Amino acid sequence: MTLYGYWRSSASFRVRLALYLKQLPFDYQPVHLVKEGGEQHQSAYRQLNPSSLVPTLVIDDKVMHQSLAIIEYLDERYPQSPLLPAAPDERASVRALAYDLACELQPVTNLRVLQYLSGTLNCTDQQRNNWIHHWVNKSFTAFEQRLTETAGDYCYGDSVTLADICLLPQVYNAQRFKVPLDNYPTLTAVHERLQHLNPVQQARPENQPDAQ
Ligand SMILES: N[C@@H](CCC(=O)N[C@@H](CS)C(=O)NCC(=O)O)C(=O)O
Repeated sequence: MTLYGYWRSSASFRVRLALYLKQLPFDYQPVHLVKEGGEQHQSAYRQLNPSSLVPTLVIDDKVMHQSLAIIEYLDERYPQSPLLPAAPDERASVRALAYDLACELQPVTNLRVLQYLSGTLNCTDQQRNNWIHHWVNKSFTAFEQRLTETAGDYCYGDSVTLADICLLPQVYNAQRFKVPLDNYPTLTAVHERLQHLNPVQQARPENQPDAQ
């Protein structure tokens, strides 16, 4: 299978995490999101993914988009190291934590949104950074509160789940934009424990071949 992604993309990071946690071999095809206006907008890539977003996973000639759909597909097809609990109510809880980050936070800090703020609305770097800090803090405040009820070693109990897969890229992003994380002790403790896992290190942005 081939993963089309970008080292710093949160959604690509999620799929890499699932692949490494499940120890599934894959080829990696970098799509540079910034160079020459962004390779995601070029027709070759748009034929694969008309949304001009990464990741895309090609598996058995099937072209898949949306990281959470890809990850749930992988989880169903390759049940080793499951990323969702077995009980329906627990599965719903883990999905809800994952969506809190992947559906509510990541989209408002996506590259094309930031480019629109700076390029079209003429926001200054300071205003753009305020935007990022505002949404990260709003999201992490609620997430921290939820984690005090759900977390064990990881976001939901003591197994790595889809919720951790969504947390890791958002913390990477928050640190990249220098959002202070002192108010989120449970979240940062979970994040710290995740760093000890080999698949997490393999999937980290700076360890990808296209990292600059
Ligand atoms: N909901 C999508 C989000 C995909 C997405 O936002 N990808 C970003 C990188 S994390 C992207 O390709 N951005 C390119 C752009 O904004 O032009 C998913 O989970 O796959």
